[in-house]
Amino acid sequence: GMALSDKIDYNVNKPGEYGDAARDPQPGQTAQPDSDIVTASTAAENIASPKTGSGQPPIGVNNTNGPLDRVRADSSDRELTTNQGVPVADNQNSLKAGLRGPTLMEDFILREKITHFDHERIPERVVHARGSAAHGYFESYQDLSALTRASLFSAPGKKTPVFVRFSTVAGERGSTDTARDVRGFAVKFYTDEGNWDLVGNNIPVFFIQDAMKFPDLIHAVKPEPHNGIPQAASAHDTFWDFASLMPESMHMLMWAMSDRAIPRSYRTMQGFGVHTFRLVNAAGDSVFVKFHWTPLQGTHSLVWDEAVKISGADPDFHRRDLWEAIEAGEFPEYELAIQVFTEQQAESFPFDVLDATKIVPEELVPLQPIGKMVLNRNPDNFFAETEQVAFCTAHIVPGIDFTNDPLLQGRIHSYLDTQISRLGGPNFHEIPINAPVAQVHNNQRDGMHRQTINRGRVAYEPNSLGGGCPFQAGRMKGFTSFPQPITEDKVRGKPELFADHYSQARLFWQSQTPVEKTHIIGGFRFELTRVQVPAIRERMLSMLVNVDETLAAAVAEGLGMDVPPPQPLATTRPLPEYPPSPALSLLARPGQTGIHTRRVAILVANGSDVEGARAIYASLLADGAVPRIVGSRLGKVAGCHGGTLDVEITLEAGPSVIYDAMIVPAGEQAAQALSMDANALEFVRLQYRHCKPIMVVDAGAQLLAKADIPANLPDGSPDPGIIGAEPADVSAALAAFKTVLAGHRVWQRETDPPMV
Ligand code: HDE
Repeated sequence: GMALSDKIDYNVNKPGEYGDAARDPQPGQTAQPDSDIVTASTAAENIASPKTGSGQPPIGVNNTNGPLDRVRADSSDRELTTNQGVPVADNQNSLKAGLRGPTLMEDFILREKITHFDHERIPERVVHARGSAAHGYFESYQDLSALTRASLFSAPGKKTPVFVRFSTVAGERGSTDTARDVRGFAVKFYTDEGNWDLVGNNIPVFFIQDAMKFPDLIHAVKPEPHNGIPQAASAHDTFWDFASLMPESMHMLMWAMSDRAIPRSYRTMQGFGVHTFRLVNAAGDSVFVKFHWTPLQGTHSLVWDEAVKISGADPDFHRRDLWEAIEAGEFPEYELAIQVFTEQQAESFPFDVLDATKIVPEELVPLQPIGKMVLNRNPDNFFAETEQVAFCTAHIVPGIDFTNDPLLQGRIHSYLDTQISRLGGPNFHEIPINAPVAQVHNNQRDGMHRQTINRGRVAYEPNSLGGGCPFQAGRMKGFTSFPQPITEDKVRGKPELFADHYSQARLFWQSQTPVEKTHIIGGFRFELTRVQVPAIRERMLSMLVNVDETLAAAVAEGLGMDVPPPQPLATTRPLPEYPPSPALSLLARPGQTGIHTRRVAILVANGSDVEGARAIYASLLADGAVPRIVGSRLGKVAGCHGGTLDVEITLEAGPSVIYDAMIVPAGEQAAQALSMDANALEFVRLQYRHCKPIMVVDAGAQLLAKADIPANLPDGSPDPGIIGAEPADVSAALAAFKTVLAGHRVWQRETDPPMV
């Protein structure tokens, strides 16, 4: 027989927990197959009341894209039931003692329905409450295993499902989409080695350097606590009071006052991981990395006056745009690029890569494209998916790691913590949208709303009764932290280089085109005009002086103030000078989609050339644009040469700001009728003011004359965005119109103040 010691399962992992051996964790082991004490198979027999089934979810099934039949509900052809599945005979009346009598306590059907309703809201996100999301996939361009062992980057063409949520920061859940604000750009990758959440923004820097200041920042920007004003806006005293006392916010404020903070669409904005992260390969070598998303549609923003008016015309502007583009098969695409640099390189930079208020200029470290994300499916249910999705910066996978950025370090805690109150307990990872593709096996148990039915009597490790399972994965498969040496004293403070608050704000300013500079000045002027306390305006100007004197002077002029002396610097070190970085201009990324998804209004009235309008409509549609027949009233308009055309939307319901361009077809009588409608005149004036292409055929030009639209640019040259056509050469004019539309706006038209 066997010696007793051969039969006993000792804890084979134990010696590996100590000393240098702990640096290289080994896979745990299941029980020895030849042991006659306990084996993996005899462990299964220990299950007290086995139910049918294997007890394993299928491997590799994505809870978001794969069969979700367990949780999907489609009520077509089904009868109404209670939550217990009991058929409901009458959904109109509560149970009463007589037709005019009191309602009975025993009406469990009424009480279940009302009780559920009473609890159907959950707390909104404390920040980023307003958002919209979509499903899709990420496709890796190449094998990146030299840099990272992250499985999603392991092979060219490898696809990983994603769920992406875009958001504003300050506004409440029902607030307008087009507020001036940072946009969240949060991506959940359902990789085969667990979920990775890249929780980024559309601006590559942040307001503060240390997580300690986040509650202060948010309390300053949210509606003021005494009166709850203003909603979804930073243009108020408390925000600028805080900002002007926190010069580290200066770089971010430059971005936030630029058109980056009023994107035209979630499809036309960049995304950034913001912090410096680490990539770690299988050998344990690590490099620093910054993540960039670039929309293949190109970048494009609103102008401020337009953004304000869209808030009234369509507060769901971005949500609708994303939804409609995906429904139309115009799938938004973003390329993921990385900036990779070593720790040694980082030491030579004139800024600290752990400082989230600094970028790594592309001139210093070029972008390297590594894959593409395609958003190709709208959620089935806004609450179940978009509202309940829980992004956590702590969700990283083997091959990705954190750095010591003190803002990132605070976030690692915050996101997990906030989900526990927002989603009602520690089991939010079981909500279908949050569940990973990778199987989950551990000894975490119970808690509110637990769904997993864990089998067996063992909920601890090490164990012998469960055959040692689930066993630890070890260094080769499992996540191990990059062994960064730490030798410092405990201290509350920041590194010296963090004290340079202005050099990169100046870099940003100097890298903008003249149009963008004017918009930045306008942004500061608007926000500081809303500030009531003059000392706050003045302190903010004193920061702008440190960025650029012409900027400070222009903003001061707009506020009717003198330029104050510069705010004292927080450092006496010499500040770095950066060469301008053209990549920081929004106009640097025109994209490649022609006029796809651009919205064009075709203004008609009785007497329009309806055949001409139809031909224009068809031509735009063929190029992927979204034409709309717009008139004063719904119903049909009669054509000047006979025929009729259906008006799709009215000037009231579809005002100028929700279109990228407009066309007035031929028709003398129609032009006259439109000229009598102030909605049509305002439509034309706003199209002009917002620098949008305008095409008029034949008598349609009368509408422009009536609206006082200048034919020439302020410099006297012809306006390339005002395209007049004779009925005979409509197709040539339309081609010219499409070219201007592809370039978005005729910026040369813009003046401050506006002329029309
Ligand atoms: Fe967030 N942030 N944040 N943040 N953040 C949240 O988490 C927080 C920061 C970002 O679509 C909250 O689930 C702290 C930077 C996005 O669901 C909360 C700090 C960046 C979203 C939170 C920051 C972001 C959030 C609120 C400073 C860009 C929305 C609800 C240390 C890199 C994700 C939630 C979604 C949401 C905390 C700073 C991006 C409270 C403490 C920097 C895109 O956990």
